[in-house]
Formats: sequence, structure tokens, C-alpha cells
Amino acid sequence: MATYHDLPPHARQRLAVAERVAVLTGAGISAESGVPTFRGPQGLWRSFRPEELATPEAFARDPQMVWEWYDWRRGKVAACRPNAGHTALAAMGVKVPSFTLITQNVDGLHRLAGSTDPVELHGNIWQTRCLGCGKVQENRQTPLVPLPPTCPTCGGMLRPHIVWFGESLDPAILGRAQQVAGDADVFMVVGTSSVVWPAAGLAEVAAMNGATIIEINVEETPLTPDADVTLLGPAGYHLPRIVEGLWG
Ligand code: BV8
Ligand code: ZN
Repeated sequence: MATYHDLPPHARQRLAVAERVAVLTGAGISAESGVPTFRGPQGLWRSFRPEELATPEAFARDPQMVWEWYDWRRGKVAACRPNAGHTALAAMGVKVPSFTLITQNVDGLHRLAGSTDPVELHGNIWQTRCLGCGKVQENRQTPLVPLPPTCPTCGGMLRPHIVWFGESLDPAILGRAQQVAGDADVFMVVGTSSVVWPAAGLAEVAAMNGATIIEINVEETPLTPDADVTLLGPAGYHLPRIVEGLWG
């Protein structure tokens, strides 16, 4: 598999003239900001197991333990800043006629980098949802006190407003992502292991509708065989060069 130091001509051309571009990001785009990924050698789940923490069953069994994990992650994310990859995608959002950023990440770094209206497939670590009244609220307190936090409106227990394994994504949010993927001239997949569904199926929706698929990752993934181009290397290296090269 060839590794490109830059986009090959046909992909550059497609991106240069693209009316509609969609980008799907995963934990890899936040790695250079210091946010641990899920499955890498330093991955979050090296020391934990997803079924122990990121599931409704775990939360029902031990809300305190699940909240301690999220409180620890919130503290880590609060200390992180967007990197050059996040900033490059925010710049693309201004340069491309119709641009949509879809993210699996819950760290909120795309918003912080200036991307407006990112499609947050799996929710946001800075939002809570009340088990009592259902209210979704922004809460940036770190550390959270008390744990588990309670609803200021009804006193009910709060949960992270995040999609756990075995939970369905918000149909409106998933529907928007699938519609945008289906309309894209170019679909970029950046920093994701492409193993979590239904997010991992978006590239297929785009390809079936004729989009050019450009993958950026430090290693090959299950998507690589089906991508038109895979740029092997950090998102913080490739994305600024692409934006500089096309719209500098
Ligand atoms: C659902 C929130 C209906 C939690 C997360 C179909 C087939 C197989 C399985 C399923 C399927 N449909 C449903 C499933 C089950 C499950 C699933 O997909 N399991 C997988 C593991 C097999 N999916 C679900 O449960 C989804 N729900 O489908 O509802 C339903 C209902 C009941 C029963 C069945 C179906 C819900 C999925 C959402 C789960 N929540 N997160 C939290 O964050 O606390 S998913 C979690 O994984 C994160 O959100 C993360 O974003 C996501 C994907 O991981 P990545 O972002 O890709 O991160 P990862 O570490 O894996 O990879 C990082 C990548 O970056 C690597 O490739 C690395 O090489 C690269 N990288 C590193 N550094 C850099 C870099 N790249 C570029 N530059 C760098 N510097
Ligand atoms: Zn409430």
C-alpha cells in the first residue's frame, strides 16, 4: 500500500473543486492534543474495559464508578487544547462551499478550534442528561462535586449526555450524518479505527454515492482497502498541509 507524503493529483483536484465535503473524525485527531485514544497502546481501554464503563448496564450497576471515570476524563480534556488538525478542519469549514464536520469524539475540541455546528454522533462530555426530567445541560465543573451530580431542576441523578455501547444514536443526528455522507463529493475519515458502528458505515454511504474517500491515519484500518487514498501520518501533519496547499 503506497503511503503518500501529500495528496496524489486526482484527489487534490477532487478536493480543490469539491462543492460538498464531509469529514468524520475519531479519537486520533485529539491524540496530538494529549487526549488518550480508546484502542491504541496508550488507549483508555488498555486499563479499563468498555463493557465495564461505557454502557448503561455499568451505569445502572455503579453510577459512582462510571462517573469517576468521566470526571477523570473531563479533567484530562479540560487541560487539552485543539491541535493543528482541529484548526485545519475549522479553516476548511470556511473555505469549502458546503462543509460538514462529523465527529465520534466527545471532547468538544472541534468546537473550541472554531468548527461551527459539528455533528457530535456520540454526544459531548461537557453535557449531562437528567434521569428524572430528561433535561440536557452544559456542565464544565471539574472535578464534579458531588459525584454522581444531581439535577438543579428536579434533584434527579444526572448521567453523561453520551451514547454508550448498546445505546442507539439520536436518530436525527445519525440521519443528518448519513444524509451529508450520501451527498458528499469528498468524504475524509481522520483518526478513527473505523470499528465502531454505525459511524464506521458512513464512508460506505459516501462511496456508494460516488464520493472520493480520503483516509488520514497513522496506521491502516479496516477502511483502508476501500479508501481512494490513505495518507499515513499524523492528522496534525497532513491536514494543515492539505489546507495550506489548496486554500493557503
Ligand atoms: C448502536 C462514547 C444500535 C463513550 C462510544 C454493527 C457491527 C458490529 C457491532 C455493532 C454494530 N452495530 C452496533 C454494534 C455494537 C457497537 C459497536 O460498534 N461495537 C464495536 C466495538 C464492534 N455499537 C454500538 O453499540 C452503538 N450503538 O449501534 O445502537 C444497537 C443497539 C443495541 C445493540 C446493537 C445495536 C453505539 C456506539 C457508540 C459507543 N460510544 N463513545 C465514551 O466516549 O465514553 S464509541 C468510542 O469509540 C468513542 O466514541 C470513539 O470515538 C469511538 C471510536 O473509536 P475511535 O474514535 O476510532 O478511537 P480509537 O482509539 O479506536 O482509534 C483511534 C485511531 O486514531 C486509530 O486508528 C489510530 O491509529 C489513529 N490515530 C492515533 N493517533 C493519530 C491517529 N490518526 C491520525 N493522527 C494521529 N495523531
Ligand atoms: Zn432533572
